[in-house]
Amino acid sequence: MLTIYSNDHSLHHGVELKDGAISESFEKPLRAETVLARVKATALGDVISPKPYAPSSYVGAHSQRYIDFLASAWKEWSATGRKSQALPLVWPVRGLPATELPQFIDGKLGFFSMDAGSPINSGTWDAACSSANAALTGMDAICDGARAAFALCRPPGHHAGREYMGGYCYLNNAAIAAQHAVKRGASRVAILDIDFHHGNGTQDIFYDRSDVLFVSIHGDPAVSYPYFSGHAGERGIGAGAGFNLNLPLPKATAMNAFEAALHRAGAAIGGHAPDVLIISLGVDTFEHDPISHFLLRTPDYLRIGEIIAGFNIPTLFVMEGGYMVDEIGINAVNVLLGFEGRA
Ligand code: OKP
Ligand code: ZN
Repeated sequence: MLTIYSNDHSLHHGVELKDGAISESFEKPLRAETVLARVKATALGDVISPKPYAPSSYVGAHSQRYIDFLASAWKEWSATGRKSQALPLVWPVRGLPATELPQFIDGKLGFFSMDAGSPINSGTWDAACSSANAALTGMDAICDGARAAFALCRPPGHHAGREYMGGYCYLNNAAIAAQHAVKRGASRVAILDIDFHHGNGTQDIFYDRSDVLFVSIHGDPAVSYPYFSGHAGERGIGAGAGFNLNLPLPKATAMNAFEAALHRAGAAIGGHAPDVLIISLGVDTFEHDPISHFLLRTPDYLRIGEIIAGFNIPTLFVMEGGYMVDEIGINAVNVLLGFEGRA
């Protein structure tokens, strides 16, 4: 399986508000480096760099004004003389309407974010573009006939909505790839999100569309981030009604229940008959993940890959979360090895 990877991810290295204090983000460069090392150690296949794409390739999944914001946010923030990373501090929640786009960077940061989980520094935009371009390059390989490809994306993408960043995410790599597949002629696309956290951004982007089915298996938002999205009753709207499927699972979910959900997801995906499947591949479902509470074990990831291969659809894997850095490489690549019948 082809892997697409760029060192440019390391231009982004964020901070995180954890337990009320600023600390190093769990979402750090070593994550992607560990996965790359495992790709090489297992001889998964060739590793190539992303091709360049214009930021206009991200429009469709995102709005033009959101892309413009991301591209200039660091410049506008640093122009105020501040040296630390840019973080939002005020949001247009209920009763504070987001009708007028603020002109000052502090207002824009709140307007275009869902939380304070996506800090912006000098390299964030370039890193986010390299991540999205990896997904686009992978989708081009699939559209050109590959059975599978692995976009080793960092930063992740699935919390980023049409007009907002959040949860370590800036550009929604999986959604950008799905939109690209449609542009290249796919009639139907399915996105299956197996990261521990609900892919609220991907849901947001395709919620009113019937061409892109979104299915997500995740920790119940009643007790898990992102809290405000991911309930089973969210089934899509308008033309998209019935084309969004959330499968929330309780704390301490282990492989038996996860596998049952995966089969339900497979049935829904089979009914959609997509030309292309995109897997938002997070391995923060791991039993030792520091920010999640599922109980999947290392061999379970091989089985997950086998099950996905059984769907029998050309598949682009897009890296999302996973914060137990010691084992993120083994677990993520196990899904790919399982898919390739190397379990
Ligand atoms: C990104 B991805 C938990 C704080 C949650 C944000 C988590 C973002 C996860 N103490 N912070 O889905 O892996
Ligand atoms: Zn996650």
